[in-house]
Amino acid sequence: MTITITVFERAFDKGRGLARDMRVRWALEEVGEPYEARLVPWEEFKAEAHLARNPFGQIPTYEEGNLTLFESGAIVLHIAERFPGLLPIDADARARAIMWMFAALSTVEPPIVDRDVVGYAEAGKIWQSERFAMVDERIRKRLTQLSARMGDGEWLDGAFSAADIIMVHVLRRLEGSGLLEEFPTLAAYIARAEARPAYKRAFAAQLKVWEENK
Ligand code: GTB
Repeated sequence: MTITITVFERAFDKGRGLARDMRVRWALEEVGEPYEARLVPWEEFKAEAHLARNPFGQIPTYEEGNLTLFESGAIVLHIAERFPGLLPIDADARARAIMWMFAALSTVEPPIVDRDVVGYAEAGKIWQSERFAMVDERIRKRLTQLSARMGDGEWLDGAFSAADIIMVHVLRRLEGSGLLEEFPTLAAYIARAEARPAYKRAFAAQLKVWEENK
């Protein structure tokens, strides 16, 4: 059954693989499932056809037969449940992997997204540098805690899983901020993930879209 995902026709990040379709592409590459990418031009995000896929008018979405999903976390979880390779078989280990997916999305990602919001929505405001300092402290706290828990571990909890896809992608959004460099454990974790052939294929695929449509 053909899998179709939606992606930016022209991504804000200029092919750096930071938009959330990258998580879905990476998960599909890890499980070896082919997919098609439907490019959505900016002016069609809030058009009826796309709102039918996602009521919030965002990418990525995922279509597989009669199933349509939105929310990158839910999509990656679905892929991990539908195809083998991204979730442990053992029930407890599986529950922990899903826990880490939620942790990435609801505990680590929010302050990282806030940082971007401070960057564009509060640009030029007299309080912007103070807000950056505050949000950076919140991020540092999370990175310190995550780094301490990972210790010398290769992945979040034993074998590589869907949780690592989400967590690494969330952390990558800090590239260029200087914050990741303060946490060598996390920088090494990201580098390990980026060395995976599936990651490289996913990254190349989204970059190709940017190169062809910029
Ligand atoms: N919670 C949703 C999910 O996880 O799927 C959030 C989806 C979302 O925010 N999608 C963005 C979108 O469609 C694209 S990824 N925005 C249009 C809209 O809201 O109208 C956002 C993104 C873009 C660029 C970077 N970057 O450059 O770092 C990071 C994330």
